[in-house]
Amino acid sequence: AQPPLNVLSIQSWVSYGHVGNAAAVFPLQRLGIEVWAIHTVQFSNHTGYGAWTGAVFPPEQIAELVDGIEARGTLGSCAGVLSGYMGSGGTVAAVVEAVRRVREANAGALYCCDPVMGDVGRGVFVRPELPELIAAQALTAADILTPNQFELELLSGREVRTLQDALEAAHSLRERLHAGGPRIVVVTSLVREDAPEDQIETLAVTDTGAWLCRTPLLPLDPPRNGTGDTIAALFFGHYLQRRDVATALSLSMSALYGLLKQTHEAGSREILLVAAQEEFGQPSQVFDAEKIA
Ligand code: PXL
Repeated sequence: AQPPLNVLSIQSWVSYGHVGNAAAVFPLQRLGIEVWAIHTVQFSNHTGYGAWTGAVFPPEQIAELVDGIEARGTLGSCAGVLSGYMGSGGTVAAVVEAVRRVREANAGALYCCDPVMGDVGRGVFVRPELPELIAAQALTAADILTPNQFELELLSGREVRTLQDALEAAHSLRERLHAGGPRIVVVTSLVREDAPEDQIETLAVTDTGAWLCRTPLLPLDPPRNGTGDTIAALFFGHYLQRRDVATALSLSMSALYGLLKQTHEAGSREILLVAAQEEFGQPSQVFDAEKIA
């Protein structure tokens, strides 16, 4: 048997509910991946509730934990780094430094950056200095970038209303990613004027083409926090295992739909990550990714 893939996941932790590492670690584990989790913050719950307790960890702790992992002699077996919600401005440089150290130990390791900044409706929900720092420091280190539509617009400085807009904006970001890597941009929660109103789409753009995966739009109000964190984890996990964008997109979005369908049916404010776990490896309904360019 092959040893499992190892992924270093640097993002938020919440005690109650599922966002950040609490939305990413378990789905990756269900794919058979070992997760080395580093938490950027430890909060009682996600910030969408408007109130929470807990603390932002100092960015130095990230390097300290990477030191400890490196001292186990295992950094070279790290297949990839996944980052999400950053607690403070200093976290960005600390994550990029962790990526540099992992690549030094394993030149083939990939970095998937989920540029968590905000969402349509809520606007920017991270500290105000973060979008600039992520754009300036994290983007150029990333092999895979997974913005939602709001983050795509913010990072590209373009308004996205049509599929053509989304493709152009995604390509403009793709050109800023880590040279020499696969340079993949995955746009989540795409709702555009020129698509059926009852669908939601995820768009993947690479140097060889573009793929669209369409799933039924569920009437979840408010949109469930953590959804994007689980998509990034699943897409990255499937991509690391198969190195095929269309399959990774189809499998991750199919699982996501199953997860959100159960969440909707139960009327849960939190995504039902544990109850819907069978979806991660074997989605009950498979939505194909269509090659569109
Ligand atoms: O889903 C993004 C996210 C991650 N981590 C924390 C959050 C949110 C969004 O609300 O509050 C702590």
